[in-house]
Amino acid sequence: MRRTLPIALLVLMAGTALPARALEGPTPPKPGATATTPAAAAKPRVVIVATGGTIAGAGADAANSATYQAAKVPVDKLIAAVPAIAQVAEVRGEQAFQIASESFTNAQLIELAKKVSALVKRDDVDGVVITHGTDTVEETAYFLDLVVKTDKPIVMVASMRPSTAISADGALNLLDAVTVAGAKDARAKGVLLTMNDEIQAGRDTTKRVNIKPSAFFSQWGPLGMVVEGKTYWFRAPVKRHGTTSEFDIDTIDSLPEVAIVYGSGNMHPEPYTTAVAGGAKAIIHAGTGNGSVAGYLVDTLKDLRSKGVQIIRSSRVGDGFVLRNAEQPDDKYDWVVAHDLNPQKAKILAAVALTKTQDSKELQRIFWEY
Ligand code: DAS
Repeated sequence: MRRTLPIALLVLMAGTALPARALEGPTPPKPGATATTPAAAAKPRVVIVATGGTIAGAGADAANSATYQAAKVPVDKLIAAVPAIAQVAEVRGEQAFQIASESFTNAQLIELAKKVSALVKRDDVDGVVITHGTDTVEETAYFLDLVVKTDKPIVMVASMRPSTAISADGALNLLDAVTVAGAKDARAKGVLLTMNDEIQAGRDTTKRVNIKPSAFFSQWGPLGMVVEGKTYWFRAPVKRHGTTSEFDIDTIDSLPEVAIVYGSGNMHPEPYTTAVAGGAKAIIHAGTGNGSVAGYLVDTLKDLRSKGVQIIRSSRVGDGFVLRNAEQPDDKYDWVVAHDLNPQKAKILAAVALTKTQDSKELQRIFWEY
């Protein structure tokens, strides 16, 4: 007699993996349970703070994926354009700025951080999304990571194509950002960026491509992904941030000036001396290779150091990290190394650190820890 197998087992044998619960059969009702559907779980409460950028951009024609005007669409229209957001969270919008992010100033960075700090302190806010241009979102993300003392998710989001373009990427990026901002498993992971289905660490991520949606990368990889409204995590940050940071935006009202000088062959001292004459308290040397300094520039940097200017060696090379005392005698010259931070990230950390210390050894400790 042919044995008849339970259907579930037949389906499994057919190679379709069934979720475990299907194999166990329906869950028996708990004694005393009423036959009503469980109360819909309360949706997380997310505030979307808009600052401008391409995600708020508009082009003349649907074929314009790269030719458009940034910072045109207001936050309420951004939210209304993605009805699926309402399924994910209770959201409200605030328009902080309406600018292309290459135009951000330190004053606007501080204003935005203070706004976000006030929002995350509220009991009726579970997470914050910040829409932003792609050009400097990596700096804003790292700044907020360093100075906003919270474990609540703060999620940056941008887009490479304007909303008016065919295959615009902003809508799904925004839906993903709201999903992450409302996700309990996104807490205490630092400031995040959702782009192109990925969840990037605000500290690590940088814009590496300037003309396609897969523009953001971290040499240490994304923290996770968002797929169809669900977060998938594969790693967590180890550097200090948020509630483990020694910095607090509530005690910062201005940032010292820090300048970046880009390294190449055949350089001259003027970019360094002019930056200091203009008020720079630290120079980020975006050196060739492992942050190398041309022999003919060493005296200029030593002279600036002797006048109290911090010299911080980063690299123009995208990946890897600058080693202390490798080709350059940092101990001897009292220089600092930026570790794995690219020049623009090193500039943010140096400015924040200089609000607390002028000591180069303390500065180096901070560059190891953040
Ligand atoms: N100009 C760019 C900016 O605002 C546009 C963008 O890519 O978002 O950063």
